[in-house]
Amino acid sequence: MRSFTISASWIARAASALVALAAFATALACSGDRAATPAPRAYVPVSRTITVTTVPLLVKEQQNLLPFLKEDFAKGGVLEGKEVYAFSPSTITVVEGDTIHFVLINPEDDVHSFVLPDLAVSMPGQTTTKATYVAKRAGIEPFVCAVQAHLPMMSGQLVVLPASAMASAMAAAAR
Ligand SMILES: [Cu+2]
Repeated sequence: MRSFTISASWIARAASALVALAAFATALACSGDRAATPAPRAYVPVSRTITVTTVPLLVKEQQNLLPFLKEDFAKGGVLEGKEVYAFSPSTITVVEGDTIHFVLINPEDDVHSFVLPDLAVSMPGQTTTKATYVAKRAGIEPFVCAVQAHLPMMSGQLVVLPASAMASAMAAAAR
């Protein structure tokens, strides 16, 4: 039968290994706590250049190309007194506090306008018009062309995300 003795130096090595293991476990626990509570950072508003173009979809000039439009635009037709244009894009998303530099392009010869609750810009035919708008409040703002023949079809919406929601989303993404 073999016998062995535990030397004092072996005990000392085992004890120091245990101390190191405990320190490692503590470090892991602490780093876990830090990841769970990142320092919140406020959203910093930015300037965004957004180009919006008016696009003819179903207009009187197309009647020879699309014969059904003759009936649509005639008296009693579904588009009597109207023409269908769109803003491209028709949904614009920014964040509360952002400054928008709109570049408004009207490529054809009919006059349009770009109207938000506190901004109204005329868009003459075949011109580019610039306008600046600060998205002060979070929410969903409708925008339209104010030419009666283009309503209610020629419209869109400006989605203004809350700055606080954006800050929370950025903090979550950084985790
Ligand atoms: Cu219009």
